[in-house]
Amino acid sequence: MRVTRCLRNVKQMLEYYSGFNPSPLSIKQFIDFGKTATEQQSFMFLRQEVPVRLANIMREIQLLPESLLLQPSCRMVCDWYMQSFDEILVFEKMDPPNSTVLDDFCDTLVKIRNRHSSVVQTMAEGVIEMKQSVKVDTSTENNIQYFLDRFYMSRISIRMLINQHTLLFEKQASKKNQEQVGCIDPYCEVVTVIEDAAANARFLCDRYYLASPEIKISEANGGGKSAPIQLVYVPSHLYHILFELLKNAMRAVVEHHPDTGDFPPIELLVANGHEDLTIKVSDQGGGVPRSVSDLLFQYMYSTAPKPSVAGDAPPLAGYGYGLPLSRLYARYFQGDLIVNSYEGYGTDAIIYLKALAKDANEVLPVFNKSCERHYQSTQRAPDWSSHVIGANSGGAGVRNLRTWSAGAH
Ligand code: P4A
Repeated sequence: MRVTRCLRNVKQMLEYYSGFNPSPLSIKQFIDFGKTATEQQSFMFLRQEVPVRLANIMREIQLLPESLLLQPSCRMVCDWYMQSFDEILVFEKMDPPNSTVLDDFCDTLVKIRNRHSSVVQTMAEGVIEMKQSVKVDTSTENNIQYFLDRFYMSRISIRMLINQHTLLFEKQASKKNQEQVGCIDPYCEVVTVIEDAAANARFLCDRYYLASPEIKISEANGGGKSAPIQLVYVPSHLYHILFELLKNAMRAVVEHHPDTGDFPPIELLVANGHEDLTIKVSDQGGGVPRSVSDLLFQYMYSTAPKPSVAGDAPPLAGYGYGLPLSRLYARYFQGDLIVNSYEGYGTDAIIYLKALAKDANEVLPVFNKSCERHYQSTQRAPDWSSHVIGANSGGAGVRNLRTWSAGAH
């Protein structure tokens, strides 16, 4: 009896909080807030904003096709969200918050962050379970692509809020990085992050292939300045994207030049403009045909069961979500990630970031009628002849997209 009442309560609260739109913040607002806000103010904002963001995406989970929703992994993820939503609502009426409440709030945020640490992997397993149990049609596939982009973006944004609050106010928070405001570096040097990501990608590449290509970096500072290019950004997000792109480039280069130790270098260009900061990663790894590059960002094609081969199997844990997730990290603050491939030559991957912190607004999924309609649209008959994307590459795509090294997240 008690349980039913609780569940109905949660359902009502879900409806209530999903009625609010998430409030996107710009990097500049994160910085200003981080410098001036008190722990109480941050508490007041988060105890509303975290449930709003949770509720918006939880309503959307409910619209997923049953074939995915009923998979054990997917149900587990739903339960984590329910639990976390419930836990954060405890703080709804705690006014004004005394120091015990503030400490409990921090602890709860940390607990939520830990509970959700394997959401990406678990959801990927849910997709595998679904593919093994039913035949997935194109419209289901599209819905899942649409959902996962929004779901993972929501997760990135909630973790950003949690990280900011805990880094700024947690008692045992280390004050080592004086310049950083939470996880934002106001003076993030792009080349430093590139070198860091490159060193780790080369380490993995050397370990697996016993060789790795060199990296060449050049900078073009639009203002004519020769100082290292900096921006206000979350270094861990940029690292994540670059590490992924460099692993891809290295893999392509090494596999395309099997019997030489003499690889063409991977060339990076960092260009700084008034509006955009662009990072181009160019490799001569032979590229992929268009039928494959169309699939690089699709979760459904990247999701293959783990290889069961022992011995010389790649040292991998990831499910090949590297590229779609990296694009979300880029898009999160209104940037983008684009891959241009030239089959027979190589690939350019281009990261666009907002050069100005005030332009870098969070991009957040909103649950509303328009989003609901996305899930209801049924498969439409093609109005172009033989309009079947990647028709001849599905099988090869699955094998090609699997990543060969451990994921960074
Ligand atoms: N050629 N070019 C790329 C890949 C191949 C490539 C590739 C075979 C495909 C899948 C993959 C990793 C590499 C590249 C740079 C990129 C993306 C693809 O950014 O050279 O699995 C993740």
